[in-house]
Amino acid sequence: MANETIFKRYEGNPIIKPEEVKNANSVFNSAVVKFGKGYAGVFRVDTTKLFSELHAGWSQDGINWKIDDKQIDMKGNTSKNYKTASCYDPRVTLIEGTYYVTWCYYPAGISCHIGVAKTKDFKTFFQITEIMLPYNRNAVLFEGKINGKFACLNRPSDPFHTSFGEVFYAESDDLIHWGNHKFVFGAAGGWQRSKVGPGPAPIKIKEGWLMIYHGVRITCSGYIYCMGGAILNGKEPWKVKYRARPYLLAPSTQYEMVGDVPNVIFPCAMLHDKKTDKVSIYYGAADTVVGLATADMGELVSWIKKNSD
Ligand code: BMA
Repeated sequence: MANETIFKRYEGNPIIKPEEVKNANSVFNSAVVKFGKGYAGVFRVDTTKLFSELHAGWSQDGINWKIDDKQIDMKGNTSKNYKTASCYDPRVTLIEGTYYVTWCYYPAGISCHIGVAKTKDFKTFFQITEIMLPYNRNAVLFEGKINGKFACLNRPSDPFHTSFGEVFYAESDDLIHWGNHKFVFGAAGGWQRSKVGPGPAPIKIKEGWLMIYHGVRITCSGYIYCMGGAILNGKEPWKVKYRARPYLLAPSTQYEMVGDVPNVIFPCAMLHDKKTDKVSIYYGAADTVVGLATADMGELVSWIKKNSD
């Protein structure tokens, strides 16, 4: 594959297709985690009515998935119209034995912002609150706490398909009250010249936090979404230690270039297998299917360092 740098695409891609879920138009930007002896996840399912929903799913090997045909029945402090709101682009993070889901949604009108829910079993989900003022379109929690606090990366937005986008950091004692907002980084030329946004939950490594994100360039025929990598400071994650200038993956296969929205690679989940040191990225491709790409952690980290300014 012409543009493969460190990540190699799984040869059986796409691993999830819409025909695997009843009444699905597309299944893409989705988050998976290790769960018990296998894996579980929260999937973005756009239905044939073109409503975006969150569905739970399970797998034994991380490749073959069984996704619930029904939308997650969210309990708790949900906006009363959770069920009819567009809910999309989930991320899942394990913190102290509980899985937290963050996602973007429109509980009222055009005010997209972020919901946060918790689950222990991927059967019962409890929404804690809505975090970040509208408009905000992407948020992901860090694994564990940082300096004793919950922390997230997020991307302030506008109601539409924003032509701008920068990554911010925020922290909270209780997931409800957020503050200490810090700018992390913005667009940076080339493939990420128009906007950037956080991807999967960052992973703690010796050098700090490994962060995978999406970067966008606007062309005369539309937006092109690529995947990039950076390493953030461990205790002060708003400080960028390394940020690779080349992309990690750019749309170049049929399933990344052709779909509801062409030319999109949108990473939402990252797994690290400590035994093999393999990093797996699950990404939405062309807003239609889910792709998988893997790399060796050591090679990935040295590549980011070597290709950083
Ligand atoms: C973003 C979000 C994503 C989508 C991407 C490309 O603004 O809506 O869900 O994958 O655009 O269409």
